[in-house]
Amino acid sequence: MEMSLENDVRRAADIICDAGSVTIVSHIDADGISTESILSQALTREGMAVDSVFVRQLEPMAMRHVPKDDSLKLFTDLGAGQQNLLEEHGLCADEVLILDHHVGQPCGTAYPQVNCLDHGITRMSAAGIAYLVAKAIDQTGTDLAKLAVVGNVGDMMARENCGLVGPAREIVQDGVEYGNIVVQDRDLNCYGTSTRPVHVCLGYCDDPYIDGISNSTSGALRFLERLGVELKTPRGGWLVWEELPFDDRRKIISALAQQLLAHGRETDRLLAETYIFPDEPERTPLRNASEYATLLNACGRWAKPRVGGSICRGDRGPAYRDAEYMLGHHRAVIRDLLQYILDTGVTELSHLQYIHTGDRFPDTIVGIGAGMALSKLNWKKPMMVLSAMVDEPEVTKVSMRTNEWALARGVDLQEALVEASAAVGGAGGGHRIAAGAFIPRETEEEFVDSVNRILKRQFASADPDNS
Ligand SMILES: [Mn+2]
Repeated sequence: MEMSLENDVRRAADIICDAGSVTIVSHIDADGISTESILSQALTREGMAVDSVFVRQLEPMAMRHVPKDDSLKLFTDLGAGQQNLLEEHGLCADEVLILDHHVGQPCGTAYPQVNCLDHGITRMSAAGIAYLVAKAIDQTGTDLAKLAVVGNVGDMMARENCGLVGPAREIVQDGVEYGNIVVQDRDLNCYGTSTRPVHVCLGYCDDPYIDGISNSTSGALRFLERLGVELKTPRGGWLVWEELPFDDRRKIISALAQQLLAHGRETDRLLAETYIFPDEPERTPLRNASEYATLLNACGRWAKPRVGGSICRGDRGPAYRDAEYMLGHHRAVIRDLLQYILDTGVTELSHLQYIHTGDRFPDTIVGIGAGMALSKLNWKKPMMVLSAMVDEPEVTKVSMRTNEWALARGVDLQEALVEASAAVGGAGGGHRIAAGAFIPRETEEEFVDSVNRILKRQFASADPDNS
């Protein structure tokens, strides 16, 4: 019998309601954070005991955080592609529920799950599924639709169609009826409409690419000044897009459309449906779905998903201030990381260069630093950064980056890290040009040598004369 999404959601709600207690295991990005927040709030309202665990990815070493108790293990925004890992960990079908939107994995154990891909829905994220399950538990919890929209937008579900579609769009309607979402039809398709001066907002917009405006805030400012639109408050501060009078917004949009047409470009991505949160303060990143999602992603990137979770639960004090700091200082931290790598210097082996940054920087951003450092150091040798994780003292995070030059000579970082990490009891993954791994801390030295040997082999196999 073909199961509908509705049936799967109903069954998931029943499984949760039958559980004595629940452990939510979720991902640390905006979708995972909002998903956890929807479910934990919905279940707490039912008087259920809920605990939450956030993981960077569901790999063998992360499984230690899944408690061995009799709680229902609710895997959200992950799990579908790691069912064999759940099985290896000894989890039975009756103690697991998976709510995910990633490609599943065949598995001997038939874990109950709701996966929108099983129903041909590709434009809905885990937060959307979580909301449907929460609503099946309690029809009246429609205030949580707002978080589902944040998760969906955070996972780029609105990008392709310039707005949410299908079941994810139906969730928007719940928030509109509840009163904490306002839909802006045919709004400007730019990031930062609630927080950035209009010319900055336009200057940073590159989808669509607008000649003379994209990548040029000064070009954007000249363009706006020629239209004669008032861009400042009477006291001299910049207005943000959301604050402009309706007629001025229309005037700017039609001028932008003309600018696109004048340069032979399509205008179909100029406008999008956007989601405003009228219950949030103006001029803050909480005010619309895409900026809210970016704020949550910043929490994840700094490995502080619980700060994001507090914001989703309504904390506008300390958690919000922490998140704002993380959002605002992302670039500064990457700059500091790069400077630290250049000042400290790397250790060069025959086929790679590496540095250990300890716990000075969030492990979630060191990969970006590795990529930037590579271009300033010996770019022929793949770059490895090892970092400690404050919340996982026994584990070391490894990030590697290389370039097209090395790929053309046989390098495959994904293969190298998967092989070397498996040999020391860790786990790795990624792509040929950028990959990462988690390894037991005491195996660092052995691991670095092993990756160096594998890279030597890869370089040699592509060019036997030059190894
Ligand atoms: Mn997701």
